[in-house]
Amino acid sequence: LNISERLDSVYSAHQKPQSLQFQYGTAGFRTKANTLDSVVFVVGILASLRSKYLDGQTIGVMITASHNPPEDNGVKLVDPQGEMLEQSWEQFATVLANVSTQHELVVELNRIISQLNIDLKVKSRVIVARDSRDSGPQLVQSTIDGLEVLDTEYQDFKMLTTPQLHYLVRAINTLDSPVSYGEPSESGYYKKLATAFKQLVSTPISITVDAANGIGGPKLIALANHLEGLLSVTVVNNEYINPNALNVNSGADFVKTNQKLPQGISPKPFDLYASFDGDADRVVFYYSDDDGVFHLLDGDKISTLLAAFISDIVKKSGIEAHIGVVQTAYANGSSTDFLKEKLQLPVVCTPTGVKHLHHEAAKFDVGVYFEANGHGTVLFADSFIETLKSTEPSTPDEQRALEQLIQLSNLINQTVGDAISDLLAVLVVLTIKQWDPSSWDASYTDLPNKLAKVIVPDRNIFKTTDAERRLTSPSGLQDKIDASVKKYTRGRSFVRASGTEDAVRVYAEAGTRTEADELSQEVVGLVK
Ligand code: 16G
Ligand code: ZN
Repeated sequence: LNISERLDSVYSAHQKPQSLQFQYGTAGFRTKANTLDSVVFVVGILASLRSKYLDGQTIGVMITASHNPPEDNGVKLVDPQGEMLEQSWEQFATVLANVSTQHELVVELNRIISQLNIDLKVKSRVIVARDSRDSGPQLVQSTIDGLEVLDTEYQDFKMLTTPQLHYLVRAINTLDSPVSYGEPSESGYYKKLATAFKQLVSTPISITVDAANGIGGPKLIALANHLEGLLSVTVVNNEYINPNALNVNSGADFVKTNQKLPQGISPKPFDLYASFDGDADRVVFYYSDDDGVFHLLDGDKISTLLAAFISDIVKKSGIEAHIGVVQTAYANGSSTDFLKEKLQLPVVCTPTGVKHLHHEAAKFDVGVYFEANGHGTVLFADSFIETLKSTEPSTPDEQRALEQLIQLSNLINQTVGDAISDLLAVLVVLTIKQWDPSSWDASYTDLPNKLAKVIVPDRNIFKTTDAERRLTSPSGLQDKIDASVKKYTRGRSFVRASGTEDAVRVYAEAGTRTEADELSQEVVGLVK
C-alpha cells in the first residue's frame, strides 16, 4: 500500500486552506463548516490508522457541532468501547489537520505509522454518522474519501444522535462476545432501551420535549414507537429538516445558559418538560410553578436524582457497592453540598469535558457523572453487574432492587451521555418515587449563578489548576478573584478558557441573585 500514490488522485480536492489552524479540542474539531473539508479528510485517514492499530476493531466518526449554530460543524472520533478517542491520539489528529501539502501529510502519516508500529495490512473498519446540518453529507463524503485511502471498510449510518453512534461502535465491537452491548443497529438501540424501560415502569407516562430542531426529535419519536401505550412524547422544535432552525432559541444549551423557556413551550404548572441539544447528548429539564416562575432542573439535579435513587436501591438490594459522583467546577455549590452531606457520597471534581468525567466515573462500581449543562450518564462496572446477576436475593424486596439495578444499567447508555436514555432514566425514577418536578427540585436549592463569556485577545494565556477552579496564569489574577469572592456570602467564581470557542468563560455563584450578578461583573472586569 503506497500512501503517497493513493493520495495522488484525492489530495488536491482536500487540501488545507493555508491560513487556517486547527486543534482537536474538548469535543474534537469544531468550527465553521465551510472550513472543515481538509480536516474530515485526514480524520478519515487517522480513523483508519486507529482501527488498524487496534487490530481492526471498529472506530466511529461523528460529524456534528452539537449545540453550536447551524453554520458550524465538527468531527470527533469514537474508540472501540464507545468512549472518546484516547487522549494520546489527539495530538496526531491536530498534527494531520494542520499539514498543508501532500508531501507533509505523507511524512506525518509515516511518522505515526512507524512510531506506533502500525501494520497497514490489518483490515480497518470505521462507521460514520452525522447530525442534521446541511453541511453534513458533503463532510461525510470527504471523510469517506479519507477512509478509502487506506482501503477501510466503512458503513455510513447517515443521520444519528451522537450517543447512537457511540452505542453502535460498542455494539459492533462486542458482537458475539460475552459482554455484547446489544444489536448493532439503530433498531437494536431502541429495542435495548425500550425493553429495559418496560421492566422498570408500568404506568403510562407523557412528556413534552424540545428537540432544538435537531436529530434528537425524530429519534426520540422512533424510540417512543417501541413503547406505545407506555410512553407518549410530544416533540416541539422538531424542524430537523430545516437545518437553519437548529439550536435557534431552543435546546438544552439555550435553556441552561439563559435560564428560561425555549420557544414553542407554554408550560402547564408542575408539568415536566425537557430540552435536548442539537445532537442529543445533553438534556435538561424544567417546569413552571403556579406563579409562572421557571424552574430549571439541570445536569446537577439529574445527577443528584439518579445518585440518590441508585444508592437507595443498592441499600435495598443487600449488596455492597462503591458509588461516587463526578462533577466539574460548574456544578452548583448546593448540589455538591447535598451529595456530600445529605447523601454521604464521595464527589470528585474534574476539568470540563466528557472524557475527563467519564474516566473518573469508571473507577467506581457505580459512577454517576453529569456536567451542569446536562451532559452525563451513569457507569456500572462490569464486575458490579456480574455481582448483581450472581447474587441470590433473600427477600422479594432484594430481588426487586437487584432487578431494577440490572435494568437501569441497560437503560442508561454506558458509552457517553445520551439525552434519550437520560430522559428515560429520569422518568423511571420520578415514576417509581411518584414525584412531580417540584418534589425533585426540593432536594436542594441552587445558589444563584451566572455564566459570562468574555472575548480576550489571547485566551491561551488563561491556564488553570485544581480541575479548572484556579488560575495559574496570568499571574496575579487569581489573587484578585479571591479578593472579590471573599466579599460575597457563599461566593465562588472561576475563570477558564473555552475549549470550543475563542473566548474565556467566567462562572460566578453567590447567596443571592444580586450578589451573583455583582460578583460576575467584578470578575469579568478583572479578566477584560
Ligand atoms: C464540549 C464538551 C462538553 C463541555 C463543553 C465545554 C464533550 C463531548 N463535549 O461540548 O462536555 O461541557 O465542550 O465547552 O466532551 P467550553 O470549553 O466551550 O466551555
Ligand atoms: Zn451535544
